Amino acid sequence: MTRTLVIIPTYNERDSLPRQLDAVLDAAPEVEVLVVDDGSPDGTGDWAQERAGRDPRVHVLRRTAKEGLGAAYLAGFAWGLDRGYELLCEMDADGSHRAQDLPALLARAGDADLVIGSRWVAGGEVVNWPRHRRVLSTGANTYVRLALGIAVRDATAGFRVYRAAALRGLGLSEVESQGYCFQVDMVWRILRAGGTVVEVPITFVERAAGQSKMSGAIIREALVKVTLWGIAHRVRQAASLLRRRA
Ligand SMILES: Nc1nc2c(ncn2[C@@H]2O[C@H](COP(=O)(O)OP(=O)(O)OP(=O)(O)O)[C@@H](O)[C@H]2O)c(=O)[nH]1
Ligand SMILES: [Mg+2]
Repeated sequence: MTRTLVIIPTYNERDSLPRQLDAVLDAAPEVEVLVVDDGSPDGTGDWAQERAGRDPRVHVLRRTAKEGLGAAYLAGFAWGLDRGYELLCEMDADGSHRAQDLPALLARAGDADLVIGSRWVAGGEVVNWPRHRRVLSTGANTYVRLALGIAVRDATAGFRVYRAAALRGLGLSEVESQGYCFQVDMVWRILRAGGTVVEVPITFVERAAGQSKMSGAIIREALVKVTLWGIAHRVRQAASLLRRRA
């Protein structure tokens, strides 16, 4: 059996995490879960720790300050890689990523270094999103595809399965991106390292409880960084073309 760790970062998800955790362990009984909590004031970390105490499939990594999604995942990856898990998954606590879609993602893990649960491929869906969120997500993904010259339809998606072996070679200690930019950064690193990505359609459901942590700063970070990566990529391409001609 493939040792699989589902990493769930949390910040104030006391209302959502219990249901999500049960759903994940029901849908994929073979996985283990790591909750990475950034000192949630609402007690999410205490709840997770108590749960971990009575369920060997549940682990908790408690961090002291809210440092963003990217830092939480990097800490979770390091934890999982240290312990020899072969597949490392990313999943939100808020119910947007349906546990029932997890087996389909895991089933494709043999085909690629990164499996993305995608909203924007045929069969993918978004439920209960207002028009401005759809426009933002599709617009951002179109921009990413054009700026970086990649074919991935949902590079900002946060429902994923990574092969541990692929993560080991990526220089994770250098990743500084937060928010949605972290997800794009990881796709870009996998592709530039010669890794493979497949997308599996999912149904993404807007959170029913708790608060979104999405902000203008998160959008700006992604826009600026993706633009800079795109420019650096074109400059590298041009330089190598010139070298070949010389
Ligand atoms: N540990 C940790 N988890 C975080 C942090 N920010 C967000 N999360 C968690 O990461 C998951 C996804 O969060 P976001 O990408 O901000 O998504 P969201 O807040 O649901 O916003 P939407 O895009 O509106 O769904 C949720 O489980 C959050 O609790 C953070 O700074 N630290
Ligand atoms: Mg969410």
